[in-house]
Amino acid sequence: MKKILITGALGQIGSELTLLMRKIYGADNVVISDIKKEGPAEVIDGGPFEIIDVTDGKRIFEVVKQYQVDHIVHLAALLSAVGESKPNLCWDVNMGGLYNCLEVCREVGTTMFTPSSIAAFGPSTPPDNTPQDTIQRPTTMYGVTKVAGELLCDYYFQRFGVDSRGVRYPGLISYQTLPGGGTTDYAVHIYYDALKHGRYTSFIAEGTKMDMMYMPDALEAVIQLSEADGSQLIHRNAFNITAMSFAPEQLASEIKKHIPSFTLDYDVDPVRQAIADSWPNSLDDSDARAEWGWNPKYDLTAMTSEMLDKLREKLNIK
Ligand code: NAD
Ligand code: AKB
Repeated sequence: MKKILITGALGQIGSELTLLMRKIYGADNVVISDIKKEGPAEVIDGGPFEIIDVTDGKRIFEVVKQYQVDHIVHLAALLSAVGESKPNLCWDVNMGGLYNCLEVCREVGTTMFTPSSIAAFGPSTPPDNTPQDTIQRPTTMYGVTKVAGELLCDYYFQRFGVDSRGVRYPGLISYQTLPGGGTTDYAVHIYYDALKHGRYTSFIAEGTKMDMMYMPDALEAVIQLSEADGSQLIHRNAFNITAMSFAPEQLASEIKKHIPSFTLDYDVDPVRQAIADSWPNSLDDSDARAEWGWNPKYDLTAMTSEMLDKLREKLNIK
């Protein structure tokens, strides 16, 4: 990877991945793009930035040619809750954007990393220790685009030799950029509300377990899998990866160790609860560990301690 293009770079993952990739590969070698211009100045002004709507394949091609891009990190997408409120747009952006990126890869010889999600599973998937290869019949538009996307990437590899790789991310927790409209977002909002108000009302019900991961591990996965020896990869698109699995009350207990007066109550959102209920409780990520050395560093305890420290600093709360 000499010249990288990131799509959807101003989102929760992209805004942090940009800074990490600039450190590793050099600021001039990381071209970032998004459909919007609003984002942290450090991200937008720290290297080349282009407006790209990923549903416009010609525009992706133009930027790839202009900067001689040889690796695309394709992040632009609508997430699960937004996807359920705008299913047509979710299909257009998630499938259209991916198809356009794969076509550019095929024409130019570019490689690609693009994430799938735990949303690629559905209610008929075995929910505990969910295997890498198993039933995938999701019941959300977001999930449908994620399964179809995994298959499309496999097709482009088998048919055209396009080297695209991906992981099935769980819910990602971070303190820099807020999540963009998913079901696992509660696990970020809870930290903000714990510090600001000492209480949180969860839209996800007690007892609902989902896989989660702290952002530094998620970013490490992009670098590690993109750099991995392709000949060792059996499952290119996409690997189960996880770092922890918890329900809201378990996260609350961990926060209470730092803020003893913290309280959690519930006002369950039926749409997001139905999505959460259709996803696994915990993934088996042994294939990622075996094929490219996946080994996350943060568990719930380490993540909570760092999240609260970093957010205290960010929000200027003693
Ligand atoms: P996000 O919603 O925070 O960011 C997505 C970015 O895409 C936004 O900046 C948005 O402006 C941009 N975008 C939307 N429509 C676009 C278009 N037509 N053209 C160009 N850009 C457009 O999302 P994220 O959390 O950073 O997720 C990135 C990828 O990771 C997605 O594929 C998502 O499905 C996947 N993922 C994320 C999580 C998570 O918890 N964050 C978990 C699993 C998978
Ligand atoms: C969402 O909740 O939609 C995302 C995801 C797990 O894909 N965080």
